[in-house]
Amino acid sequence: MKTAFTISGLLGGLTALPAMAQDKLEIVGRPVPGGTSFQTAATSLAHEQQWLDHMILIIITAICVFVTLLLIYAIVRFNRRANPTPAQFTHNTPLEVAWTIVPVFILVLIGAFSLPVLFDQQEIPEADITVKATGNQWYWSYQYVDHDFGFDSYMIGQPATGGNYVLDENVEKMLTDAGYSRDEYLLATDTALVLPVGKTVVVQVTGSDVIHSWTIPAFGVKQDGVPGRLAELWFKADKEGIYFGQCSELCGKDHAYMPITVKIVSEAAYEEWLKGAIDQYAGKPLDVKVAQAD
Ligand SMILES: [Cu+2]
Repeated sequence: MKTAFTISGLLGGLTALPAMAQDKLEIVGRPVPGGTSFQTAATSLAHEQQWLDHMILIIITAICVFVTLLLIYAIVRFNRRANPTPAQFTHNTPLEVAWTIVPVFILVLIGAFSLPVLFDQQEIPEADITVKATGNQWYWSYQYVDHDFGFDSYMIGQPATGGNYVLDENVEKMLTDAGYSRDEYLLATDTALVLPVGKTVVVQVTGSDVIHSWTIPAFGVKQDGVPGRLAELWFKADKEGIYFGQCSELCGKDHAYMPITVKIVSEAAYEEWLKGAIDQYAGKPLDVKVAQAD
C-alpha cells in the first residue's frame, strides 16, 4: 500500500505538467464561507434545478404564510374569552373537498414542472466526450474512454501527493505550484478532469471498492458510483473555469479527502491538453482495482 502511494505520489508530481496549459483559469464552482445558496449555475441542468427550487420556495412560503395566518386567526377569534360557547359541528363537506382538491392541484403543478427537469438529467444525450469516473478509497480515477488513457486524481495534501492531511507549508506550496491557494485545500486535486466548454460530456460513474458519489454542484450533477455497476450523468458546461466537488457518499475514514476538480477550458486548450495527456498517460496501467460484477 505504502509503495503504491509513493509511486502514485511520483506520478502525481509529474502529472502537474499537462495541466499547466490551463493555469490562470478562474475558480467558478466552489463553496464560499457562510454561503447558504447554490453555487453559480454553469450548465442548463443547474439553471433548471435552481429555477425549480426558487419556484417551489415561493409556493411553500405562500403555504406557510397562509397556514400561519389561519392559526393566528383561530387563536384570536376562537379563544375562550372571545368565543365562550364553541360551535359543536364536526364536519364541513365543502371545506373538506376544498382542502383535498387544492393540495392535489398544487402537487400536480409542482410535478408538471419538476418531472421534466428530472427527465432532462436522466435521459443521457449523445456524448461528444465520454469519461469514466471510478471512486476508490480515497481518490478518483478518470478514464478518457474515447482515447484509451486514464489517470488518478488525489487531493493535494493526501499522503499519495506527499502530504499528511495537514495544511502545512509543504501542502501550501504544492497548492500554489498547482495554481491554487490555501483556500482550495480539501478541494484541489493533483490532476484534474479537463474538458472543453460547450460540449456534451457523459460521465460514467462506478466504484472499485465501496459506494462513492461523484458530483459537481455548479453543474447540477450527482451520481453514486456503485461497484459492479455503471451509471451515467451528463452536462454541458457553458463557462470556462475550475469547478470543485467532493465525494458525496460516506465511503470510509478518508471520505472527506477525495475531492473532485474539473477544469473547463476552450476547445483549443482541450485539444492541446489531450495531446499531452495521451503522450503522458496512454498505455500506463492505473492502480485501480476494478470490482468484479458476478
Ligand atoms: Cu468516496
